[in-house]
Amino acid sequence: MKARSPSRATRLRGDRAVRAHVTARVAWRSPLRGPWLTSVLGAVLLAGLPLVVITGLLDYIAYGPELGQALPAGVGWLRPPVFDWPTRPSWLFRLTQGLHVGLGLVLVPVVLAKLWSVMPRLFAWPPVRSPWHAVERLTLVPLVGGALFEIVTGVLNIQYDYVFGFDFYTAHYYGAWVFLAGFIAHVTVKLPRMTRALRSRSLRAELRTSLADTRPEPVLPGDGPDGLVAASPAPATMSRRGLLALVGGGSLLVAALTIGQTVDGLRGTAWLLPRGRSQDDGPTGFPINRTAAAAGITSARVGADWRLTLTGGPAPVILDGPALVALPPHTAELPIACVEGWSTTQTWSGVRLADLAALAGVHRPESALVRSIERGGAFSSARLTGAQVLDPDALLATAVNGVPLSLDHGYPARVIVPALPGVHCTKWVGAIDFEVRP
Ligand SMILES: Nc1nc2c(c(=O)[nH]1)N[C@H]1C(S)=C(S)[C@@H](COP(=O)(O)O)O[C@H]1N2
Ligand SMILES: [Mo]
Repeated sequence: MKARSPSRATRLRGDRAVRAHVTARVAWRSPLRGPWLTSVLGAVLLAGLPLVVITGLLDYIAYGPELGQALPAGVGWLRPPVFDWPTRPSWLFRLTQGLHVGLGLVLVPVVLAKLWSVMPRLFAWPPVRSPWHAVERLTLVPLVGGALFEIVTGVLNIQYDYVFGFDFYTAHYYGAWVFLAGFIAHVTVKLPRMTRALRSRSLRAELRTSLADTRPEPVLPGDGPDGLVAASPAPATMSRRGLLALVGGGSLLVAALTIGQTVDGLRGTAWLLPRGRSQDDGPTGFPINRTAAAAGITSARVGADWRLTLTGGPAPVILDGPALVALPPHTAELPIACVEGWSTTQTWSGVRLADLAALAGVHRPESALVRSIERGGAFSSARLTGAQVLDPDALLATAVNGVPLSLDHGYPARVIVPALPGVHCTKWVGAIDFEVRP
């Protein structure tokens, strides 16, 4: 079959488009840019980012939306399938929140490198070539905008730097869905091109290629003006393996500055997590989320006048300090993990919540509302599921590592439950209401 030759007008328009395109691309001359490099970075993100999204949603579920504790509260049809957060394995929340924060941070250098690798496309000319191309480009707004928004709000949150003036949880939650929509659209559109590009070169060979042998990627058939290869590449000043090592090194550095949030011996290196660092030495020298002073708790309020009130049964049961520590003791080694990043495992001793429920006269509580003597605020009460109350290691702790709780860690009594988010491990407990549905 003979190809129809294009009309003169079409040809002229085409020439002009190509010329404009070439002009736009001469500014971007790195010989490293190309579909293979972009696809390698893309493949890393394709493996990692879904994990960040999933662990983020798991954190949302761990807060207990079914108990009215969702953050943000009303998310309408954007509510994920909710289930009762289990108490086992006891390190479950430590793992999900640690992965969410840790992986989210470690992938930042990869996201930045990926953006660098496709930067010329941002200035592509003409900006839109067809309706389909317009749709494809529009998906970049939620994709790139969403990713950068989630990074910025997430990092500011773990720095306790609430400069943004809106609620972190609301913004980060909706931002995640915006990002996810863009991500799914982008992966759907680009997956065939990505797999083709990944097959075009061997990673092993690339890792053996020195700077002297580094050449631009060839333009793949079918990539045409959508290609990422520079029109007039400059000589290489870095090999592809050098670039990958730089990005990987960046991620390793972030990992090194983050790992201390969860390894007790390395607290001092957790530069990215200010509150993850140890606050004092000795048996109670592990991170403190909010000090007693910040919460308005004075030693007078937790002195001889302190009482624990248990309700939900036939009549309220009121215990003072000596009565509480006279109850059957139990000790458990349990992690505490703050959603803002840090976690630690300590040895807690106290009274089983199940024993307290029985003492109150409620043998099968369906939930329990734990109240702090702290007045008001987001941390002054938390609701637990029946399974969380009845777990044999769920404690109202009065001691940690063999010594009484310090005032900052919740003296005289605080909740500690396997796999429960740190935020619900209420400190300075004053009352527990064991609930059964009427
Ligand atoms: N009453 C009260 N309980 C609280 C808090 C608080 O500010 N007030 N902070 C919570 C949060 S967010 C965490 S992570 C844990 C931290 O416990 P720690 O300070 O003993 O390490 O306590 C939780 N219990
Ligand atoms: Mo926390």
